[in-house]
Amino acid sequence: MRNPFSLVPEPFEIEELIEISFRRAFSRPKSIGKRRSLLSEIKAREISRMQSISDTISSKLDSIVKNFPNVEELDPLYRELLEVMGGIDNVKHSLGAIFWASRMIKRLLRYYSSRIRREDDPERMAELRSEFLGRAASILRRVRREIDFLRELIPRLKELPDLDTSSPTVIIAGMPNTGKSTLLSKMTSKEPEIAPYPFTTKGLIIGHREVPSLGTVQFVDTPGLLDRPLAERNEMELQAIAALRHFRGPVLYLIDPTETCGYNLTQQLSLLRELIETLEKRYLAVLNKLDLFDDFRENFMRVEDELGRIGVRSLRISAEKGEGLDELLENLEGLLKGNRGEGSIPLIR
Ligand SMILES: Nc1nc2c(ncn2[C@@H]2O[C@H](COP(=O)(O)OP(=O)(O)OP(=O)(O)O)[C@@H](O)[C@H]2O)c(=O)[nH]1
Ligand SMILES: [Mg+2]
Repeated sequence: MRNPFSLVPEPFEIEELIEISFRRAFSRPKSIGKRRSLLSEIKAREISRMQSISDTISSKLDSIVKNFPNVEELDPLYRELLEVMGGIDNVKHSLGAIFWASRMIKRLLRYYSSRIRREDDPERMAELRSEFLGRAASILRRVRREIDFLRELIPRLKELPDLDTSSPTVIIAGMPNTGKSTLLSKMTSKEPEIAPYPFTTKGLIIGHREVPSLGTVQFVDTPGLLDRPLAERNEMELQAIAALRHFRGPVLYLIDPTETCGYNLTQQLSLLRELIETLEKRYLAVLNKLDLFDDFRENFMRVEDELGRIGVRSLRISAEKGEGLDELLENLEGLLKGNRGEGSIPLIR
């Protein structure tokens, strides 16, 4: 599914919009026509300047409102992402404010045009035109907060990937630094994000893989989740939760038994239990960083014991070294086909 926000234009900064519209209006002085009197020509020029300003501003504002998808008709996943990233009420309020500003400026244009038409004094006409400019600018400044809000939000919405909740999907979840993005890049054709510093995932990332028996399988890499109540979760975590709620596929829960991710086993298991209790899914626990097994043998065993107790099947891999990935894929294939098979992962709740 195409990102529904991809066509929404990014709003201009208010002062920039004012400047652009004013510059445009004054950069094309009309030549004085032969058949017109000087007075009627001046009148026409002032009106056309105002018209140009109103058109520039309104078309920019209206195209945001017009191209913003109807919130009520949004796919539930994108709707939840919009709620998490901006708040649907804030978005509606801001779009409403922009629509209001555009309408007010058009109304001002009508008012000042008719006043100028009734004037005979060129100086007075210029005064009225300036008055129009001042009032139009002040209307725009009244919606500065709303425009700034959308200026921050829209580029982030446009960066959301194309998400398809109906095709076979595996969701990769876990605490930060457990190796989710490394695994995504190994399982799919998704190039790893290259950064000179440790890269933490800030939004949903999608990779695809062709699986002969299933066709294209989508892998969703999610931002790291912390072990804390929903109400305390930040925006990035809530994006991960939105993906968990709306994609129907199995959850690949990544665990770092070496604890080098910065979170201990108790925290990583407690988060898994929390997810199991709150989200009805098939869970596969994947113990990563197997290349460090010799130094963390006891931790690997401890997690496996604990997972056995709560009835979640587990596998060992090293995402970085590419170990255990064939077996992982086989298990995922089984889960995606809804084939529980012998000794496979229990369907939780
Ligand atoms: N030794 C070892 N390190 C790994 C392995 N997989 C990932 N790492 C390292 O773990 C660190 C975190 O990896 P990421 O893939 O960015 O982890 P993430 O879970 O996506 O992190 P967030 O996006 O912050 O939630 C990086 O330094 C990786 O190189 C592995 O199999 N073995
Ligand atoms: Mg990541």
